[in-house]
Amino acid sequence: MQSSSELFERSSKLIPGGVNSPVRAFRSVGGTPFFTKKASGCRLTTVDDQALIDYVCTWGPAILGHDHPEVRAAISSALSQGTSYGTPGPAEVEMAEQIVELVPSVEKVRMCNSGTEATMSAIRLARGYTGRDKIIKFSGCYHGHVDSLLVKAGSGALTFGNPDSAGIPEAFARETIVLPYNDVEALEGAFKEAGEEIAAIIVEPYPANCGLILPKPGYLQSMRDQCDAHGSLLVFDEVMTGFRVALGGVQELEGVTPDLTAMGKIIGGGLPVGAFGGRSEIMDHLAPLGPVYQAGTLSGNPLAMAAGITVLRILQKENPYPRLDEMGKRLARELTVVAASAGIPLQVPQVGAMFCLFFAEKAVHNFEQAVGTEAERFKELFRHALDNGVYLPPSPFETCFLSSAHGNDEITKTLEILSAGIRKL
Ligand code: KE4
Repeated sequence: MQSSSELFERSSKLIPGGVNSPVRAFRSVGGTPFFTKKASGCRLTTVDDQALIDYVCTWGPAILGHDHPEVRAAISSALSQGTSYGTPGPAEVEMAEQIVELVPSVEKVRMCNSGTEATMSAIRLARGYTGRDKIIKFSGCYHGHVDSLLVKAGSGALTFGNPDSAGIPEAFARETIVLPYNDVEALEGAFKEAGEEIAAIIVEPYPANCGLILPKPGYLQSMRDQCDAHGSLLVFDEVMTGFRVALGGVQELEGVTPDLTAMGKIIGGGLPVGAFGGRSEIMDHLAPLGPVYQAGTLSGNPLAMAAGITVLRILQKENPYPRLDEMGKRLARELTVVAASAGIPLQVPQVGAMFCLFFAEKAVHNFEQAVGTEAERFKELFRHALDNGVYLPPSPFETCFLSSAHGNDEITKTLEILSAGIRKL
């Protein structure tokens, strides 16, 4: 098999940037990406035969680790019945029952094929249900490559959005209000100014696409209160946090119930998936019942359903969450001690199986503070870790993931390697 560099040279002639998703190109950390030939348990094996302890977990889906035998068996069994029907199938009913049972906000759910589709559809549904156009999002939150959500804070009192990507009309961006996360006054101001025009807030309740940022006490509840006071919908984007920080996601942990929830990743067991759900009276506005159109050739794909249902069954049976949180806390605690003794400013926000490394003197509460952290130090640590067999996310503005396939030996080895790297910074 060709080496990663040979494969990257070939792929770069055929695929923009040589990758099928930009973050994989290692542009934020330098160098060129390795290519993976096998993923098993908590490890990736590269085409160059390097074994890596994996803290990306394919960006979230692999909460049980890679290639779990029961998931593989479920996919194999489904495969013997065909790969796609284009009609309803029994697995879609079981998946819907699982999601409705586990996610507090969900009475009805619609499957789709990616987190982007889930958030895009949830926004369209919120606009169709309320008859309003404006959406509030937060700086640093990423909801997939949805036109109306690839918007950055603009100038002006309400920080009306400006496109954050080429190809997005100003008219789209103007319907999106971008606010700083963890700023109740800014939220109240936006609703005071435009409350009756606001269809919805969409938020990663624990932003994890600008590193990991946790809400200040009461902040998520203030979103619920503002939406209730102004007839707007609260949309939690739990594509990342759903079924990861708890079976019921952040909304279970925090006791704040959104009107709609976007989901993905874990419920596909590594196969393409997305879902969005919420109160029946909202969801029933979707075609074929109601006027909001949404569709998908491969939505509810039987292989993805089989994989996702199996993952959800195992999560309910094994309840890995306390151990995931213990491993996360051990990493956060010990890395913080090492950095302090080396005189390196390091923050390690952590919740359950999610953590990140911010090289900063103080805790990070919003996007602006996140981008002010020392990214160069992260890059150096990333490179040291990779050279020594630990794969961190290739960007200082992503989140590390643990899986139930990670064990104390891997955590101990990771701590040895990262500690040595931190001391060299
Ligand atoms: P997908 O369309 O990539 O399945 O999901 C989009 C999405 C939506 N909402 C949240 C909170 C997300 O984190 C994501 C996607 N997450 C990124 C990782 N930061 C996927 C990795 C990538 O873009 O390659």
